[in-house]
Amino acid sequence: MKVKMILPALTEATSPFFRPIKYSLFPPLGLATLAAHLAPEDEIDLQDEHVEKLETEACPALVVLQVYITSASRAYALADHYRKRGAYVCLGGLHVTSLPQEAAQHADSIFLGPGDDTFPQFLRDYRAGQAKKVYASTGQRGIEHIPPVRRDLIKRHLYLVPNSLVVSRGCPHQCSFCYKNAFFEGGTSFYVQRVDDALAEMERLPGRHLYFLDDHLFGNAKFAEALFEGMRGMGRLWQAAGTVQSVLKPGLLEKAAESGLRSLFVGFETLSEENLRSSLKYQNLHKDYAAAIRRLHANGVMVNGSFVFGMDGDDASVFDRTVEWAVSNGIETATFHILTPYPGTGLYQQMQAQNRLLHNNWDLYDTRHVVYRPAKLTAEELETGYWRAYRDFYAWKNILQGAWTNARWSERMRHLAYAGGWKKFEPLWDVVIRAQRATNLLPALESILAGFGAHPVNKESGCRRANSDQASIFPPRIGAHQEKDSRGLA
Ligand code: B12
Repeated sequence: MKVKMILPALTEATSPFFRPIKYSLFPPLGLATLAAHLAPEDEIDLQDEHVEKLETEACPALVVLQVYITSASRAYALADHYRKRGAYVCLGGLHVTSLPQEAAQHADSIFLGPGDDTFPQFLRDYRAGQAKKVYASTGQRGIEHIPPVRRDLIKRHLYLVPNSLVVSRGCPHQCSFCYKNAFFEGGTSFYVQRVDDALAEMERLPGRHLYFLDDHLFGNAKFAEALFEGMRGMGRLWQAAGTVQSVLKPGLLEKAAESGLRSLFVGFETLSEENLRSSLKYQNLHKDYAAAIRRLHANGVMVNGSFVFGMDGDDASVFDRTVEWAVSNGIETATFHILTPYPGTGLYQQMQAQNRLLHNNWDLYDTRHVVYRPAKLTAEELETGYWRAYRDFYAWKNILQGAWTNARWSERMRHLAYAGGWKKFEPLWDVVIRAQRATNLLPALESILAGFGAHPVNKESGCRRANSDQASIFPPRIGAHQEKDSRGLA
């Protein structure tokens, strides 16, 4: 059987101003995971439109499209194209799960929730000529027995971070803005792979660098501990995402760092307790953010801090305050987002009930546009403040100030290389990416990560200057965390 699998590009990617770097980070892992359920004799063509021109002339029997909110319109256009040509079209992913009726108009079968159980079921039905219109994942799900990801279908040279992997699904927490509750409806919403399988997957990945895309790699402490134990001595350098809470917990972070953790995406999201409560982010209430950063740095782990602007407690002062806090605490990279109510989330329901949604142009639900009426800001103030925060955080003055929170010269240089190199040389990276040489940038990333962790540090107090003065700018026991996106390199 001829099968075409596509990760459609978001609409923005067709603009001449499109900067490819963010979309050349990670390969289409979800589709490569699903491809493993196809038969060895099936002819699979997997394409990621963010990094290559799509071939749409051939007529495959089966077309599998992954739909994100911002790529929904492109995904539907492709689906319509293939259905006209007589192919059987499957649509799945986060946006399909949020809005099944919308997606169903463009598909022969739609898939709600993770596809690890439903896709193999569909394939059996399809081959028997009995495919159903809707497949919904429910019940006691698991990824303990899924086949290895079809890495052979990934064009590694097109990605800066070809070694991305996930060893869990979902997250143990229940934040109101997160896609999670809708996506995992009617069943288990946080589960992990077998440790041995996860380690075997790593063994299949060449080179040193690994990037875990799990929502919360530390979410199951027993699993994480066994995983880090198994990774010791592998010589890996890795990045991942975790919560403030998990960083503060004694023991686990140390084990992660010993096994090669060099940079962690931490969703601080907001410095306001009110925002934390209203977004049900209780697990981060009364957590000392500054202490979490100090612990990460003391273990040689760089911090990619995630921040969300526009929650109901935010006023016009939020942008400068947040940047100042991030810089003065020596955060290496920051990812800013405008609060975005995704359909299917508690936040969306709340905005809808309050009649605060401005439109449903999904292209603009990209965390860079304001799509709702903020409480204490105008939409214009929010967008301007968001862009200003990026500009200010990555101004040389602030990069230098952040770097100089380190006591050691080597670490100052590392901070400069990582933060400055990433943002300031972006146009250069874009040239490399357009020349389809993204993987050539990987050695530079690896040496920066390796260098940072190579220096002995005082694990109790950290090797940095204490930030107690800065910590007092914000009450130390306040924090929040919205794990959103743009992992890794800001
Ligand atoms: C890596 C990543 C990216 C990468 C690349 C994504 C890629 N190459 O696939 C980059 C950096 C480019 C990116 C960009 C963005 N991202 Co992003 N990203 C992620 C992240 C961290 C991991 C995705 C992943 O690989 N998961 C692991 C694989 C195994 O799971 P999966 O892809 O979901 O696939 C499974 C199921 O979804 C399902 N499935 C998927 N498709 C199909 C199709 C069929 C037919 C079937 C049967 C099943 C099925 O089966 C798969 C196996 O279970 C997720 C968070 C997360 N944990 O998922 C956010 C996430 C997907 N991103 C999100 C967002 C908002 C964005 C951006 C809009 C952010 C921005 N400000 O620019 C952009 C736009 C992306 C776009 N193209 O439209 C949101 C999506 C919200 C939504 N409702 O759509 C998420 C969920 C983060 C969040 N918590 O809010 N992202």
